[in-house]
Amino acid sequence: MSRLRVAIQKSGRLSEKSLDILKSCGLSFARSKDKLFWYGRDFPVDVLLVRDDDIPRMLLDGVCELGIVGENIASEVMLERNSESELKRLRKLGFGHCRLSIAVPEEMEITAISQLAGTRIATSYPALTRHLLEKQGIETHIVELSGSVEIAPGLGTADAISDLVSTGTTLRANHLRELDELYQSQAALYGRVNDISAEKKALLDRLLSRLEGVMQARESKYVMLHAPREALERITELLPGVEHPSIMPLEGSDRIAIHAVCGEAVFWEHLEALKAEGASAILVLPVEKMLA
Ligand code: PRT
Ligand code: ZN
Repeated sequence: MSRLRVAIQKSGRLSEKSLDILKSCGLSFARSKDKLFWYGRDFPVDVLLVRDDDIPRMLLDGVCELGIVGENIASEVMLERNSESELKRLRKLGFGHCRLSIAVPEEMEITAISQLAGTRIATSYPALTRHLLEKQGIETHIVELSGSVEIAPGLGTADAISDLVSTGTTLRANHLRELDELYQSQAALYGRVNDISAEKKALLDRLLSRLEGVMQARESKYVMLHAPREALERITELLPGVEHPSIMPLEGSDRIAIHAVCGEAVFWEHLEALKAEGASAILVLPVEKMLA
């Protein structure tokens, strides 16, 4: 019987959430002693635990069919290998958000990245950085570094850097200023989909359908509230991502109960706006599973 292999990061920023999302799809694993290969028990999908940088290459080399990795790394490898058609992004996973940004020393008096033409830019993402800068018509000298990119300007080995940023603390600690964002990234499921057997393809489709359900459930909230009957239309417009709510009469009252699955994030601002339209007893509940 066919099995699929999915590679995830062994230890790092994406590890826990990658495993968590597979478990949410109903997968469970017998963990082997060396902990690099986990056998899928209830569903024929096994896990390989590796360094994140190795995941796109393992996919391209046919070691596994699926991998969870940051878009930053997948794009870098695809550009480097010129293999965009072989690796497919199947689903963004909503975690591991960061951006690839150009940063310069605080005291450098420039306002636009076009002013960096001809300078040296240190980065661990040479192909992606070069590609994104060239798209804007900016030619630079890329200095490839495998780590500690943020100290390059201080050491005099580069004029600016192109590095991943999430909070910006690392840049500030190194007296760097974020000049411009080149690329937004999050973790995603990638697959080698061209040359897999029909049996594997059927397995993949089943897994993807479950994943879609998990992602939709994560992105959705179940909202219940009471409202004046005459406010129904305005209330429906205020519920993010809702078109057809369920309406129930409330015995002996001119108010109604409204229940709806919101397909988008529900913020405090939404609740305050609902309250201003006369809604009360507003409850927002997580959705555990969903199958469209
Ligand atoms: O050992 P292995 O190679 O598997 O792990 P790694 O050390 O290469 O990767 P890891 O775990 O650090 O990151 C894995 C992925 O997480 C990256 O490829 C990105 O897709 C994503 N990610 C999200 C980040 C960040 N946020 C992030 N902040 N990757 C790196 N950083 C760096 C950033 O460059 C800075 O140096 O973390 C530092 C802190 O960032 P600030 O802005 O919060 O200070
Ligand atoms: Zn890495």
